[in-house]
Formats: sequence, C-alpha cells, structure tokens
Amino acid sequence: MSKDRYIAAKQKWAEKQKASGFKPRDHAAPGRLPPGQKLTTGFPVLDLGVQPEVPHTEWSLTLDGLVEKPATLTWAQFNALPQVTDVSDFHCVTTWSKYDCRWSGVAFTTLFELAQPKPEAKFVYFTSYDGYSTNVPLEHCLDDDVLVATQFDGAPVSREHGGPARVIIPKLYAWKGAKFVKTVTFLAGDRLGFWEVRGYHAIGDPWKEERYA
Ligand SMILES: Nc1nc2c(c(=O)[nH]1)N[C@H]1C(S)=C(S)[C@@H](COP(=O)(O)O)O[C@H]1N2
Ligand SMILES: [Mo]
Repeated sequence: MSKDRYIAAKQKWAEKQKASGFKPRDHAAPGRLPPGQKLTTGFPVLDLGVQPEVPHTEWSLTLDGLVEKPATLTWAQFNALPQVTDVSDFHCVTTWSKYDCRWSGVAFTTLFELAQPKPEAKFVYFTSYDGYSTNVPLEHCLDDDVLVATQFDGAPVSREHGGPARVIIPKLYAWKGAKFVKTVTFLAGDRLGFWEVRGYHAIGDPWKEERYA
C-alpha cells in the first residue's frame, strides 16, 4: 500500500518538475474550496503563543521509529537533499483557506527513501521546537504535494510561519502541518498529537469536514 502511494507520488513529482512553471488554478474550480471554508488573501498566523527561535547551527531534523535507517540531519545535510517547489492551497480548520502557496523544500518521499520505514509503519508523528505535535496516517504523507518546506514564495519561511522548516500537507487541515518541525517518527499505531488529544480529528480531511473527532 505505502509502496504504491510512494511510487505514484515520485512519478507525479517528476511530471511536475518537468512542466515548466506552475499555472495558477481557477479560483472558482469546482471542489477547490472545501465545505465551510472562506477564502482569505492574507496569511494568518496560528501558534501556541511561542515562536521558538532555532538558529541553523542548533537545528536538526530527526527521522526515527520503525525505520531501517534512523537519521538526524543537520541544516546543511537537510538542504543538500534534492529540493522541490510546489504550489498548493492551505486550509485551516478555523475556516480560512489560502490559495496558491508556493513552498520549496524537501519532498516527504525523499525523507521516506532516506529513513526506509519498515512495512509495519502506518502512521507518522511529528514533533516541533515549540512543543507542538501532530499525527498523520503515513499514506497521506506520501502524497506528491507533501513537503518539509524551508521557503515560502522564494524566501526563507519566516519564524512566525514555522521556520526554519515546516511540514506542508495540502490535502489535510493545516494543523497537520507541523511548524518548527524537529522529529518525524514512524509508528505502527496512531499516537494522538497536541490538538488531536484535545478533540480534533485523527485524519482531518477538509473535503469531508473532519474537524473534530
Ligand atoms: N509547531 C506548530 N505547528 C503548527 C501550529 C502550532 O501551533 N505549532 N499550529 C497549526 C495550525 S492550527 C495551523 S492552522 C497552521 C498555521 O500555519 P501559519 O501560522 O503559517 O498560518 O500551523 C499548524 N502547525
Ligand atoms: Mo489551524
């Protein structure tokens, strides 16, 4: 299952990187705005009241859990991985959506290749430098638009928006994308994150309005 999803995502990435330039999508395209959402043009900030300052020299990203090759990447090692750019929409559970966000960084599939999760791995648990955490089924992380972003619109991701690096999972509500990401743990069973233990949905598909558990 994971393998098929992974191969499909890799193929899509190749096609997207080949297509020169990204065409903005029609704002009125049917199904683009999930139910109960309103389009915003600004970029609101949502956090726990802390925006940790993580200097690049102290930053690392750890890949662990049910993997063949656990790793802790320094900022230089992370940035030496293949870089991709993708344009996606952003849907916050508090009902605002932002279209055409241009993120650059490392595709989740690249981290998957590096860590080599074991077949038993079915869930991913992310933790962050501000104490945040969130859980996502591995299948959803293997979509072709999921990345650990270090750039937004061609500039480093600002501290308020989760720099040095943040997770982007466009097809799920934005709380599933850990800002200030620090660890990525592969698990056999689901482990609820910060909002999920407080009643938010374990998956969080905006088109199914999976807001609360
Ligand atoms: N580390 C961390 N990641 C986080 C959050 C947070 O508080 N801490 N908030 C989440 C929520 S609820 C949303 S909607 C988005 C908001 O991202 P933004 O502040 O860039 O708009 O980040 C998500 N990731
Ligand atoms: Mo949110």
